[in-house]
Amino acid sequence: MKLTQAQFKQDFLAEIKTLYATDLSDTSKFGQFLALGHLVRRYDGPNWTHTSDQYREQDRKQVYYFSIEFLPGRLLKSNLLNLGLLDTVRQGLKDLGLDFDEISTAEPDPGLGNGGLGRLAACYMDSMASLGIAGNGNGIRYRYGLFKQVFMDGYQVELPDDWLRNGNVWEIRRENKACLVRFGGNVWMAPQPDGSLKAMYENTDDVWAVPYDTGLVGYRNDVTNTLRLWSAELPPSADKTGFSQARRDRIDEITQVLYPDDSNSAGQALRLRQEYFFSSAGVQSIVRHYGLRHQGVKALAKKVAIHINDTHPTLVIPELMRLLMDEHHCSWEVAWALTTQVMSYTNHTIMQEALETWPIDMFKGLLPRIYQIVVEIDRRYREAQTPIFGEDLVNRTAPLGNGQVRMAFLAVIGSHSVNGVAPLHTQLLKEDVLRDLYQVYPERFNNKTNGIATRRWQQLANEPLSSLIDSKIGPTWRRQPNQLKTLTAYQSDAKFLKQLTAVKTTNKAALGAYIKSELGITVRTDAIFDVQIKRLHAYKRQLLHVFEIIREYLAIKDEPKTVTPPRVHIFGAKAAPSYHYAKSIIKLINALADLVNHDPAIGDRLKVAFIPNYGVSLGELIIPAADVSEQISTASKEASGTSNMKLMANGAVSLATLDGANIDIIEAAGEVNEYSFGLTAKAVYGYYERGDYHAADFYKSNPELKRVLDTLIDGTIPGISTEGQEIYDSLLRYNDEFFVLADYESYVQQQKQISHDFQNQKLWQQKALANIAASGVFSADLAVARYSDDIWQVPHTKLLN
Ligand code: 26Q
Repeated sequence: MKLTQAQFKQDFLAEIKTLYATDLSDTSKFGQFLALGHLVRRYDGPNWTHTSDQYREQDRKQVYYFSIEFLPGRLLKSNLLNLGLLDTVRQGLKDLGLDFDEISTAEPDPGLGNGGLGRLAACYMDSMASLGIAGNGNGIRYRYGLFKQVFMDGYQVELPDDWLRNGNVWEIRRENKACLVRFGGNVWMAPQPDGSLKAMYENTDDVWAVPYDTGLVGYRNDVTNTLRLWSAELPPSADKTGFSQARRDRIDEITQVLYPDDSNSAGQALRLRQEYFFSSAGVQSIVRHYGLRHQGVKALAKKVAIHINDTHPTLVIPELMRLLMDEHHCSWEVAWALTTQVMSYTNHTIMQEALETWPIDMFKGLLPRIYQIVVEIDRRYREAQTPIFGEDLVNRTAPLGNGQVRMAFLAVIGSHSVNGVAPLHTQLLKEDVLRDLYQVYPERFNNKTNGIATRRWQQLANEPLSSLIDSKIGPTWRRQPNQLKTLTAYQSDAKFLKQLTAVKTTNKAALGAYIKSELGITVRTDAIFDVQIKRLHAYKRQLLHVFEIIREYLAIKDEPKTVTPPRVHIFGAKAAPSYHYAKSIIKLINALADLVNHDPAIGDRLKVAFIPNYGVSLGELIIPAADVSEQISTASKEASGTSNMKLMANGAVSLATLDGANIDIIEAAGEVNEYSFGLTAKAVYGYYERGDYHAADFYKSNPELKRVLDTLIDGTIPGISTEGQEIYDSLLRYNDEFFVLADYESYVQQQKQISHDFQNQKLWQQKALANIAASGVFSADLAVARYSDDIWQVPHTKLLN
């Protein structure tokens, strides 16, 4: 949109007056943020209305992305960037004596997700708006987001994330769009005079689902899509019937807090209630919206695509069946055909313990009508497939089995498309986790490699890099991420490579200032910034990184005269509160940091900074400053990874196992520009099949590794007597489930190579440039375009190759 600086300043000062009845000098940073937020909403208002009007008038097919998590990050700066107002606003504020960055960091960062899956959902919403796709997000408005992490004595302590304390300027509560979600009670099918059956309910626990809508602004295309998050409230009838306090509490708890686990399906009833709550409310609102425009439901699949982000929203399948049959009087056959055409499912994990199942007794009690429908899905699946695939395979793959509702199987059976998130992951789904279902529905399986919103992760997070890129290749890449590849022409442009170093140094200084203020650690900007940012998990192997730090520490102590480039090891990682082992690793990292950072013999040659409370906003600060991207999961365990792509796009080289999308990153940027190491997925599976992995052999045969491991238990690292022993035992007593010891040597080899190569800054920046230039391939725009073409069948803005 068009806005002059003068107009902006006038609007802003007027907004301050209206909101606070005082003048600028008397307002807080948060107050200034709020005023800007109101203003941006006013500027964007016409786009938002116009977008939904257009979709309705053109009767566009809508995509609904169902996800139990969304991690959008702060919205002020991204909305301004996408509206094309960032420069005007920044300059206008400067004239008023204000600093935009200070104001924008006063915005709370909504932590409505755990990690990769929630952030992916947000990146895809951004891309849908930017590609002009009629896309809608559907999720939960958690009163409390993912816990705030602080360290006390090196241990993780979780504090509540009260992100709504001061309200939320971006959302609109739409009470008129609320709907009723039923739990429990009894249900029976009553014959009607016309011969049909009607579902009758008694003694149900009714919950009122109230939507809060947030506008998602497309990149300079006048499109604003909607993210709809549902909040659980007392139904209006509660006032009359007088709900007990206990019943009120049971309603409140549904959307009170995000489950902080990102891999273990705990099987708790509250989680199941959350899942049905937002699935049911979302599907009801879709069917209602569709019904306002169409006679009957027969064209539903032409006008609606519902995407299931992991199994958490799988109940959209029986819920849509319920609505079509019970409310719209469809036959089973018609309802099923429509449902499977509408639904598509993305799997995000091959880890067995993360595959959701629900005890039938719990499921039946909580969702009696949905259970009846699942029973019928199960019965028909068995009836149709047993003659073809035999009883054994069908027993292994049916939605009901072993006393459980198996959500992944239900999702595959009820969708027309199932995708993994990187080629290796999709292959392993076909060969391993979903092998049997792949026999039944081979045509449903496809790969959609993950992508990242380059606007947020390059343009917004790394303005110095973005301007430098503009200066070389112009601004087209901002819309057409594939254009980044034209940067390869500058591989031998010495001046440009120096400028890349300068950009990196600027970003390191900014991160360094944060590290200094938060942790009191001084870091050198000429050091290698070696970064590992992701949830804390045994399979992600933060431990392997720790071993390298111990090795570097011992090497400096042994041979102080040997020159190596200084290093800063940077971690960001939350552990699930109930994940004991992960928390021990956190303590270990902090204890090691204490030792290393305060050892005068080490000085500024080696620093360890574990930055607490990692999330989207800290990612925006850390990623632009990284030289090395640690992507060191045990091969086959990380479905894709997305921090690998963000770091690559900011010129970090990957130190990576051949896992998830690392494989594709290495292929895209070229092997010579990354540092790969370790067992392949095939080798890992080989160990499983033969059962001949003996971690102790590596310990015994490699004296350096032995020495490193022994520091866990010999007092070298103070303060970890229990944790050190526990971790040591996990490796040697319990045989190192994630092959840390097997990969140690090749990992260290590559770390040494990195130290060597970094000293040749020209060579190093060439690698950085190759990574930036190849990163366009992993733009979420391209990923979403593939979903649109292959799965959702909706049009989108064209992207260049
Ligand atoms: C399930 C049941 C009960 C409680 C919690 C959960 C739960 C919650 C979150 C299970 C899994 C998650 C999140 C998983 C996740 O983030 N997976 C990551 O998804 C990314 C996007 O596809 C991939 O890049 C990562 O490789 C994958 O680990």
